[in-house]
Parts: sequence; structure tokens; C-alpha cells
Amino acid sequence: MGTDAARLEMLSALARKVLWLSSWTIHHANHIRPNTDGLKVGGHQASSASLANIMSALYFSVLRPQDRVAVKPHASPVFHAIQYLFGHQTRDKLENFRGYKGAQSYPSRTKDVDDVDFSTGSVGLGVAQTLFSSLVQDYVKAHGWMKDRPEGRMIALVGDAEMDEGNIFEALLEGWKQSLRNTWWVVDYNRQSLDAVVREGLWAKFEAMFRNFGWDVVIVKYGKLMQAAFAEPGGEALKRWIDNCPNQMYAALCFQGGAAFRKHLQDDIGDQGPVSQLIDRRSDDELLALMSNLGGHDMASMIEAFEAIDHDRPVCFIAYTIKGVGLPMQGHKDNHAGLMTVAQMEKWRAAQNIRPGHEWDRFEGLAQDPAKLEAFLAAVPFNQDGRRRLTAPEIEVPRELAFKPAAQMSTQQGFGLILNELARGDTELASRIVTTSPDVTVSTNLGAWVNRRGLFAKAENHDLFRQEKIPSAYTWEFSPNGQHIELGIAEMNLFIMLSALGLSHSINGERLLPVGTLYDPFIERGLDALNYACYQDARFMVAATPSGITLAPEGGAHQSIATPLIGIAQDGLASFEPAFVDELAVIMRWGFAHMQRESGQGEQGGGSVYLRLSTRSIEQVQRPVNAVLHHEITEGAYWLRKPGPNCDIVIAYTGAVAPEAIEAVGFIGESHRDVGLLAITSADRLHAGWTSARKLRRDRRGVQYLSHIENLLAPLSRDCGIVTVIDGHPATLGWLGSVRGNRVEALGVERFGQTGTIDDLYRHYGLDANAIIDAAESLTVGAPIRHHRKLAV
Ligand SMILES: Cc1ncc(C[n+]2csc(CCOP(=O)(O)OP(=O)(O)O)c2C)c(N)n1
Ligand SMILES: [Mg+2]
Repeated sequence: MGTDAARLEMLSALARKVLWLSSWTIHHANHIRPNTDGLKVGGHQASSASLANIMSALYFSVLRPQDRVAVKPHASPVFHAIQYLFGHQTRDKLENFRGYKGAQSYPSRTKDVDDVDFSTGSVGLGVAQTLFSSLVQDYVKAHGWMKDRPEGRMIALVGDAEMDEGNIFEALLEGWKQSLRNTWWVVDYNRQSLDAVVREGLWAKFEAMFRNFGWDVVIVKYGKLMQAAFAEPGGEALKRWIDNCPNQMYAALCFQGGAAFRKHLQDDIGDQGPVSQLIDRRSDDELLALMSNLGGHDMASMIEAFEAIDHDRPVCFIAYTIKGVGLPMQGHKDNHAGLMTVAQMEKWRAAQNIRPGHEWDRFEGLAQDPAKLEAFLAAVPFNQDGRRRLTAPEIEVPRELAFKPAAQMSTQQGFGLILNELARGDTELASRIVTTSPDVTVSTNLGAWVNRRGLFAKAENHDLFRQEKIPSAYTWEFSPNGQHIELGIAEMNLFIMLSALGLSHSINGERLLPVGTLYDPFIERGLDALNYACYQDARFMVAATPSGITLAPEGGAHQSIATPLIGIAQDGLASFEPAFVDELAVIMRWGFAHMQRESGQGEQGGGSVYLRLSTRSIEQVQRPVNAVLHHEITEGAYWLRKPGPNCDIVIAYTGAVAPEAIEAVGFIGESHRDVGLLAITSADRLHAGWTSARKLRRDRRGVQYLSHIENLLAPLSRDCGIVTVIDGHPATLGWLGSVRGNRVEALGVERFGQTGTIDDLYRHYGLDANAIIDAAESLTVGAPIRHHRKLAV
């Protein structure tokens, strides 16, 4: 693609239009749309202006349909404006920017209509998403699934202060380990963050760091006007002055304008000779235009920089920009939340020949022939393949997932056994599973799967220990066919990797079924990335194990308390905590189907799956899993012991505390014959089912529909007490009392852990059979229940 003058002129005109439309969108939301209460836009106008030119260069010229982009969150109006020019965004949604059902404040895959590739919002995550998406593309290609589709470049538009986010550095290191390709990060180097002007010389740190990780670095600092001025007599001195000018001063002068620049330049480098003449030849406006002509704001410079890349190595572009460029707030250190006044907007509108009432007209005020602009937009390479959301057919899930049974097992062990069986078989499901783990592959029981299916790497790499005949239970053979991606310890990387793998059907048109493992407490370490992955509707299964105080001797640093509540609260994630391995097999089967189901409203839609597992080996129940039980396990609960007609106490448990619950019921049963034992496999699904049933009944009066938990508890009288018990925060199950108005004693863990045996800790935290019996006693009348041994102190 040439950079001839006519083309550049067209692109520059479109970039100006993008700046106008994005600013007008923000202005409209603040000053024109009625009832903007609470919707005041902060942090958009100046940030957007900074990127308008760079994004125009990319979208109108450089990008190809296969390329994918993560847009800096606050440049969302720029993205929407570009899509509006393409005809993919409606005026209605722009007029309603940040309003109910309007264009989103931050680009959203799930909520916006204009083909957002990757959601952004929490800074740093979209950036890393592009890196992992590139690795996923490599995975798809290595497995022979790219067919004839060309490789896309994964591109992030990054704020310079966004680079402070640690997850970006974690991703960089991982990318280096995995021989990253096809990734461009374009840093909007406006030297401003939200609060402040950034440190001097930051670019040099960026440059050294990126080069250190094997990236190319392209610094786009001067626009063509500047370059031409530098070639004039005295230009060298001007260039030196620009290079030496502190960030704060440059920003302040950009805000103050041409006259201020003139004064400073004359005072600092005026020589009554060529330098002074260079400055004097320009009016104030021309001088400001020159000094604002940093590389990022110069169409020709950006196009040149992008088009010069003729390889697939990762590239970091550091493009110099001015925050708020072209707007009255440009360069001001407080401009992050800055808005233009009505008067300022009026002036700017008139200066651009935009007639009142024609602010939304796509080509209003541009000198170019509208037909030519239209033809130009229609021919933009990025747009040639139509809509960008791809789809992939569902992978069939067998009716049952098998495993080798044993009398005593933990759910973690069961997880390994189920995957081992899948690995042994040759189902399509197994071929589409990709496992990944942040250095806890073996300790989360993925070893057997990895032994059979191998590790993924673009190049073969044999297990040297094996070649040297050193005995080991694990074979670590890397190959392009491998199905396990071994990550470094960073949990943020795990979740962003799952996010990238879990969007493969939509990005690559090839479905992957990612399964990630980590220790349950470290979910909190990657929580924002987990939330991010769910927000953009990536589909994955995460097995978090070990969990809770069943990890007894490890102590408080490794025991999780809050994760069951995360499981309930996290949207897009169905959370399970089975006790027995036959339940886990049912849940995983359901999970692989759920991961492929279309997203939809409430309970019907698909999503991701969280399995909270344990290393505690417990006696397994021997039973056939019939269709009813199968259904109940996935709905979240079943009666392990049905309550009798005179039931006055129910024990409801989740997960690894099953033996204590069963034991307690045995003792309570001696004096209360009708006691019920409720096995809860998913507090999350039960709760979600209950709230959506209530909503349905409210919304459609007369509908009799009861949720699963309401049906299960229906036979209980109001006087029946419920003791809930979980190796996690008691609030996870405490709500059960509200379903039908039963009194509840909720047992669980609320304080940081101790080291000890499981028995010690269950006694200490009150999760043992005696504690359950005590709680039951407090809820019932009648004779005390016999305790099986004296409570230890
Ligand atoms: C994780 C996270 N923390 C804080 C914020 C709030 N925030 C939004 S933008 C921003 C600073 C952005 O500076 P920069 O990346 O340089 O972009 P610019 O404003 O210059 O466009 C902050 C702190 C956020 N969106 N995400
Ligand atoms: Mg910045």
C-alpha cells in the first residue's frame, strides 16, 4: 500500500473526522443527552484524542481482516467512531454512549455491537490478552487447524501508564519463553497517566526491557513537519531542545499554545540567527502545529512505521503523542477527566465547517468528495471479510466420562483419573482439550494426562532425563502436537491464557476446550484476570486444588477460605465442589458441554466452569448414577439421605467434609430418625437457580415454577433446622435458610488457618462431627444427641 499524497490526505481527513466524532460522542453524553445524572464522562476525551490518529492509521490502512486488536480502555470512543464510519456502529448507540444499552465506556466483546475483538477496561489485561492470543494462534496452527487462513497479528494499543501493570511484565516473560510471534504493542507515549506526568526517560526503560525479551522496538517520535523543520538551518538546535525538554514542560507548553512555545524557544535557543529565524518564520498557530507534530499524530510517520515491518517478530512501537491533542485541554496535567465546555465545542465545530445539526454526518466538513470517501472506506482491507466473529461447531461430549474407581479417593485424584481416561481414548473431545498450569501440573494431578498427550512447543524438545534413563514418573516431551501448555508460576498469565484459549472458536474459528489447574488459594492472585476472561465470555474449565483447610499441614498461607464465595459471585462461571469422584465425572461431562453452549440470558446460557477440589481422600459411595442423580448433581444438590416425614433436622454439606456430615447424621439419627442429609455439589448453581426462579415468578405472575433447591426443601416443615457445613466461608451455604424460612446454623472457616492434621483443624474450626451435632442440637428441641467422643479443647 503506497503512502502517496492523495492517500495520506484521505487518511488524515478520516483521522480528523474520528477525532471529531469521538469528541462529539463524549460531548453529547455530557451536555446534550438529557438526564446525564451520574453519567458524566471522565477519562475519555483527552485519552481518546491521544490515539485518534494512530488508530485511524491502523484501521483505515494497516490492519487486515485476520488481525485482532485490544484497544486502550479510554480510547473506546475512537473505536466506536471508526466503526461508525464503517457503518458497524449506530448513531443511536453513540448518542447513548455510556447510557443504558448504549455504546460501552470500554470496548466490550459482549455488550458492544461493533465487533470488539478483545474487551478492555481493567488496564493491562487486554494487552496481555493479545500476547496469549498469538500463542493460541500458534497452537491452532501447529495442530493443523489453521487451514488456509492467514496468520493474524495481535495488536494492543497501550497507554504508557498502563505499562505499570505487573501482569504485562509477567506476560512478556512468558512470551519470551514460548517464542512469541505476530504481536504488536503500540504504546501511546503521551507521558501522562490519570493523575500525573510520567517520569523522564521512561521510553528508554521500555526499549531496554522489550529488547531484552527479544522484541523489536520502533520509536516514532517526530512527525514529518518536525523532520522538515529539523532539516532547516537551525533545525538541529530545535531537535536538541525537543529532546531535552522535560515531559512536564512540554505538556505545559502544549497546553499554553504557540506563543508560550515561542517565548521558551527564544529564551532557550534563540540565537538572532538561523534558530530564531526558524521560529519567527512561523505564526503562533504554525508553531504549535509544529511542536504538536509528534510521531503518533502524524499519519505518514505512523503508516511508514507500521508498513516497514516485514517479519513476524514481536514489535513494540513507542509512539510519541500528546494527551488531548487538538483540544483545548491538550497537555494539561489534569486533563484525564477534562471535558470541553459548550462554548469550546461550538468554536471547534465552526472551525471544522461542521454545520449545527450535522454533527453526526459522517463526512460533514471534510474537503474530500463524499463519494470518494465512501469508496475509500469500502475498500479498506480490514473490512473485506465482513463481520469478524467466527464460530466453530460443537465438539461432541460422550454421555459418560469414565474413570478407574477406587474405594478411597480424593476429588483431585479423580480429576487426574478422568483426564487420564480421556487421554487414553481417541475422542474428538480429547483432541480439543488443552491443559495448562502455572508450574503446578504435577501437583494438581495433570501428570498422567501430560504423559500421554505431551507438552506443546513449536519445536520438538525431548525429555533429557528420559534419554539419560533417569527414572521419573513423568515424561516431559515437547512437540507441536502436545496438548499441555506449561506456564511459569504467574496465575494472572494462567487466566489470560485461558481467556485466549477459551475464545479460539470466535477468534480462530477452531474450538478448543481449555482446562487450567492451580492451587485454590491462588485464584485470588489471578482474580481480576479470571473476571476479565469471564467478562469477555471466554470458555474454560479451571480445576482449583487443593482447597480449604483439607490442606492442613500447609497452614494458612495455602488454605483457601473465600473462594466458594468467589464461585458464587463470579458471573459467567459455574462453580462446583463435589465430594465424590462419580459426581466429578458427571460435572466435568456437563462442564464440557456447558463450555460450548451459546451464551444467553441467565441459567440457559453457557459459560466457564470452576471445580473446587481437594486432596483429602475419602471413602466413596458405591452407587449407580442414574439420570435423576445425574441431573441433580449438575443442578447443585441431591438428598444423600432423604428426610423422613417428621424431619426436624437436615445436615447440608459441600465437598470434602462429607465424612463428617455422614458421621454426624449417623449419631443424630439415633434420636432423630427422619434426619436428612443434603449433598450440595454447587452452591453457585443452586443459588442462581433460586434467584432466577423468584425473578421469573415476580415477572410473570401466576407462573408456578420452583427452582431445584425449592423443590428439594419443599417437604421440610418450617420448624426443621438446617446445619450447613463447608470447608470454606460459611456464608456460602448460610442463605439456605431463606429459601423456605428454616433456621440455619452455618459452619465453615472464617479465620486464617493453622497447621495440623485435618482432624486437628476440623476440630479447631468446628467442622467435625461433634460441631455439627452441637449445631444440630441448638436448632432442635428434645433430648441431647449423643456425641461420639468428648470434644477436645
Ligand atoms: C486495573 C485498573 N486500575 C486503574 C484503572 C483506572 N485508570 C484508568 S486509565 C488510568 C491511567 C491511564 O494512563 P495511560 O495508560 O497513560 O493512558 P492515558 O490516560 O494517557 O490515555 C487509570 C489509572 C483502570 N482502568 N484499571
Ligand atoms: Mg498516558
